[in-house]
Amino acid sequence: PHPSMATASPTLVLLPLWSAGHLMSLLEAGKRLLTRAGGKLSLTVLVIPPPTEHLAAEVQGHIRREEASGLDVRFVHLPAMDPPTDFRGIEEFLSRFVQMHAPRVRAAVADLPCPVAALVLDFFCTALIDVARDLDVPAYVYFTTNAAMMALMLRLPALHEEVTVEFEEMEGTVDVPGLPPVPSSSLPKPVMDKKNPNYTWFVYHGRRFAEADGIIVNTAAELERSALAAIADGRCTPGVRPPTVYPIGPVIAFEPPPEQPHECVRWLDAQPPASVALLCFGSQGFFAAPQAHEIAHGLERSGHRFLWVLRGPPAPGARHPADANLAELLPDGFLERTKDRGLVWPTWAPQREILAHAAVGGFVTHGGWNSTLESLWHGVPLAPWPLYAEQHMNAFTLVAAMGVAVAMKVDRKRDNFVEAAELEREVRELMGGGEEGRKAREKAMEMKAACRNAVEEGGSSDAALHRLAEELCKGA
Ligand code: UPG
Repeated sequence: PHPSMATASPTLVLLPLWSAGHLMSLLEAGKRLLTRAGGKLSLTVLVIPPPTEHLAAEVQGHIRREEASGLDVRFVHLPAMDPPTDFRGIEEFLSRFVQMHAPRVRAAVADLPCPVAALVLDFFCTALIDVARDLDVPAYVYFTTNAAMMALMLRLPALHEEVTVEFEEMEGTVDVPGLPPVPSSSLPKPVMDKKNPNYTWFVYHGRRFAEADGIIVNTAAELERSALAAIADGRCTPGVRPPTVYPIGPVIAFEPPPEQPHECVRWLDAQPPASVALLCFGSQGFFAAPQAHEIAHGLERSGHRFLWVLRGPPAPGARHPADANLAELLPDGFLERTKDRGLVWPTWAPQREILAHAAVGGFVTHGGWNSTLESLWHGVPLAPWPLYAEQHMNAFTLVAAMGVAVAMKVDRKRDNFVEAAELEREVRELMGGGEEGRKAREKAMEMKAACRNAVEEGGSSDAALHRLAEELCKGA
């Protein structure tokens, strides 16, 4: 052991993945724990070198900001390794890339100059539970998405045995304790093809989540009572001791507003309250011209005001969406015809700031969980348009279990295509009109209050954070 080990405060070792939706969330959760532990813990972030230059630049930016913040956070960069090249999907890639790093993670943790309170692992890092066991350190999982998805993941190993055909081909619905019956067409993408290694990795992670010393989840008890209860009382993991769950959300990394308001925000300043539909599709969402045309026609015919964050297909060889070339993506004359009531923003937008603006009245979203929580934090109802990852499951949860969203017809067999008429109907429903929209708006306002109460001192999420901080300090 290092000579200073006896005196230095125990450290919590975070293992995040790199995308905004994962890294920022885990870092923010870590900082909240640090504050709750009242100086008894420090934070160490182990950085697995990102596999692309684009991600590396993004991660560097986040790290620089954190290092300048003056908090007790130390970043440890692991040596670079060649990523796998023969993979069939992102989930397999991530899981294998992390697993390859296990010996280096072990060495880096063993080398730390202070006691280690626990490892906190991202969703895709469960292979590193073995490292924690080996070093005799507790292992926690940080779940960047919701309890509904966690219930499904914990139940997946058993479902795998029970359902012998592809989920797509099974009759009826899937039973996930704590949720309304789940149509098989709402299952997350990696679960839809059992022959794909992505599926095998999902079953693997599902099994390993149950082995963790605790699962920290970015949700609040009030948002997902029934799913959380089903996990806690063991209905999702029959025959296995259920993991302890800490719902500490909404964990949202708010940044101070910039000195100069962003152009999107200035545009919103000129719109009436709750009049604008925001369309924004996460870190990976993009559209090619045929789909962008449908959206444009739908928005035009809806007659509503809109702020549309539109990104285009990745450049050849790149993996992230490119800034949109509006002349190529939009129908002729669209911008001119809608200039009095619409703004199309062709690159990354300050989504958190936008959702905080009183002019925003509804959110057409890919349904990533961070975006969802940011929306509910401001009481903005949703229209989920799932595109990738677990988003079909999120869309189902938001509509059927939480009631904060209006349902949208997405053609999963055509790469999640949405017709102009459907988008038009959807925007009208979300922004005014029908009963479904009215209910979603009411429920979203209820959830706004619930979210804010949950993280206040003494609220459910604050209490869970407190329990977790105590647990971590006790073990260290
Ligand atoms: N964001 C912006 N500006 C943009 C686009 C996105 O600020 O123009 C922000 C947004 O505010 C949010 C984050 O980027 O904070 C996006 O996070 P999220 O909504 O969770 O989407 P993804 O980036 O797609 O996140 C991945 C998965 C998603 C999952 C989430 C958490 O794709 O399905 O729920 O991780 O596990």
